[in-house]
Amino acid sequence: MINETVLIIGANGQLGSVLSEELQKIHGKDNVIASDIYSNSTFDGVFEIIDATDLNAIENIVNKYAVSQIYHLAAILSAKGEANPLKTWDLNMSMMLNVFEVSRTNNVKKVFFPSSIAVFGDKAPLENTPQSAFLNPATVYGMSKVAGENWAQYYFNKYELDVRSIRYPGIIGYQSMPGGGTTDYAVEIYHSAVKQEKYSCFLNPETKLPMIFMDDAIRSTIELMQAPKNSIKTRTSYNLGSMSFSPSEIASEIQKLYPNFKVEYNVDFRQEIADKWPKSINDDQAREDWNWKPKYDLKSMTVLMLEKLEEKYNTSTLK
Ligand code: AKB
Repeated sequence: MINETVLIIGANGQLGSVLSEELQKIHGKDNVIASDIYSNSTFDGVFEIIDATDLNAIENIVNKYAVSQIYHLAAILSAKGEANPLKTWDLNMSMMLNVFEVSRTNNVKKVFFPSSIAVFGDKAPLENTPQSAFLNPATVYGMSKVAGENWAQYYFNKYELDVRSIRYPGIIGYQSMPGGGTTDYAVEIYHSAVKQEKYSCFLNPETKLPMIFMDDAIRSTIELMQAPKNSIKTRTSYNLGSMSFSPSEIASEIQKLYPNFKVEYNVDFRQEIADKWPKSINDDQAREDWNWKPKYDLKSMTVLMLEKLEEKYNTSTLK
């Protein structure tokens, strides 16, 4: 077991809820402090309510538990963010800067800050998008991630704060639901299939986007955080590739196991966001620097998603 005390901000979210449990296995239950703005009665471990827009609230918890690592996962995502651009900017920026500043002034040794494929816009190549492509995001969420990446690099260069970051593709897992993103359809579609409902997809059938299975997303995060400091050459954020597919491709994969499953297409404003994002990602840098290698593809992920969701619904909702 590694002797660290870890704070997760945004532990109730899609990634945070799964990552908190994985970090408990690595650091021990008492050394993982899960936190969010709302309480969580189902979390089995130490939980604190933190409003991350309040610097003192973060600092109190960091000092209370002598926190040595922070995973800052709280943010308003791409689709939801467009409903209130100024609030999104304000929240995403203030939470991120509070985390960096508290870490700098309270001896926190490592910080994880998630970035996203949303940093790319129409000036980046759509296929095999390189690490160093021009960044002109079209959403406020993407703008806040580009700014966050630059602040991460600034805190590393100026204060030697060891901030590490990944540009996540859409994350797909059976354990938790996403909220407010453009890639959310790829989780919802599996739930509809298992519940034997027709799925109404908000992106058009040919919209190819980069995605990753939750197990790979968690493993990438932990591997990056455990990598030797001198191997981390990119201090903005690492491109992370895994799989790429469109709604029609995921639907066909599901139909191999659920032949009666149907999808209808009711495209909305999220299409415009997706059209500016990469279709596939070049992650050579992550592979070189900290040996990143994905394990799951669309086929193996689909088998597992359907199996696990069947278990979930058979023992609760459907019965
Ligand atoms: C979103 O769709 O906003 C997120 C992301 C790709 O960052 N899932």
